[in-house]
Amino acid sequence: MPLETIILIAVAAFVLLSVSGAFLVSRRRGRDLELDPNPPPITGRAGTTTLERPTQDLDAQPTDLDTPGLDTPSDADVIELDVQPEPEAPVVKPSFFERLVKARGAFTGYLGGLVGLSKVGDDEWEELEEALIRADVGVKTSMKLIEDVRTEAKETKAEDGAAVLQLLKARMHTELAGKDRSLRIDEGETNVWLFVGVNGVGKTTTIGKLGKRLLAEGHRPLMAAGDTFRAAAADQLGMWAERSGSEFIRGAEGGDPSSVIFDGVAAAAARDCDVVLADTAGRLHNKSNLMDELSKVRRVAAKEPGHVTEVFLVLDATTGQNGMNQAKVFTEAVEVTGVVLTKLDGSAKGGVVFAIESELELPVKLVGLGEGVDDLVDFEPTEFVDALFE
Ligand SMILES: Nc1nc2c(ncn2[C@@H]2O[C@H](COP(=O)(O)OP(=O)(O)O)[C@@H](O)[C@H]2O)c(=O)[nH]1
Ligand SMILES: [Mg+2]
Repeated sequence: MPLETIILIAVAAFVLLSVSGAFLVSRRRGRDLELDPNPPPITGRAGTTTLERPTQDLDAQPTDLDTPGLDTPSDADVIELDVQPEPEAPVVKPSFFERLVKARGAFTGYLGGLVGLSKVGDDEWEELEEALIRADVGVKTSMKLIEDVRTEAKETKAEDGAAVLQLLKARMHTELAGKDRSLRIDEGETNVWLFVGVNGVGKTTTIGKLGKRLLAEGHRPLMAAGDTFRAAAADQLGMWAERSGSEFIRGAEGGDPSSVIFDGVAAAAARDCDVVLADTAGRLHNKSNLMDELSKVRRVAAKEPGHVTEVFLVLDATTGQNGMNQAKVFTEAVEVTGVVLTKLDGSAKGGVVFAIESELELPVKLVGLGEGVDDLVDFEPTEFVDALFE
């Protein structure tokens, strides 16, 4: 037949082939997309699936997220990064006040009920005193506080709950006011800070936290591992020293704690360190043993060029009144200059602060509010009392 017919047939055949080809391709694509959502349940070889999944997801994403125009996962990442800095802003470290949740609990339970009372009677005064004792303010101190506040209430004709609480709060502020809570470092001297207290109260941890703080304040601390009872105790202090960048001296296990501290003072002078943080052991068999040991440690620490400027008694706030009994033994053994009250973050016995300050006549200088390096703060009496009444 003529040439035109042949050309026509050829064109028709080409068109037919193209259309069916395109149809097949689109069907295959469709199948890929259908498979996409379910890859994990099918396979028996986890390794292969995991590796293949990202490729299939990449194919699927443009289809699923067509409108927002998120072509690749990296775009999504960029958007997340853009968003992140904003929610970071509220992550502010809770204040001393806010971190005293548990210490507040013991008081507020009872005080809350008192606020609304129009007249505080004998029963309520008694209950108020009991609430103080329960919060470990100590029997003697609680009785004295209530007696004083009661007298004042009578004089000022304060009768209702709110007024009485105001008086109690003011009285507690006065009780803690005007104490010297500074940490003493004499310039140009090799200062020695001794840390005493029973095992487990937090002596080593407190020294570790102080290392960072002193360095930040421009001092050069040296930690001396005077707890020679176990090698692990010196290891623990060594780790804190390394972490904070403090100098460190240890002795042999079972050696004489005094000689380690003596070596610490000598090393501090040689290395130009201005504060020796001297750890001690808290496990001594009896009182006379403890007295001998501590007075020896103190005497040796004060040998030239050593200059003992602080002796911290470390007390665990969770032990409340038991801690007070330990404290009495230690204060008889060595002249204590201040208290470090640890674990106040986990204690409902915060009232022990009043017992320490009034019965032992010692200032609480530092407070432990956790196990981390930044969880040691100066004791803030005003904030502390306010927190108890919140
Ligand atoms: N929650 C809390 N734990 C603390 C605090 N201070 C110390 N600890 C923990 O108490 C335990 C005993 O501390 P350590 O320093 O070894 O006591 P040491 O025997 O007196 O030296 C450790 O697990 C510390 O992490 C604190 O202020 N709060
Ligand atoms: Mg220790």
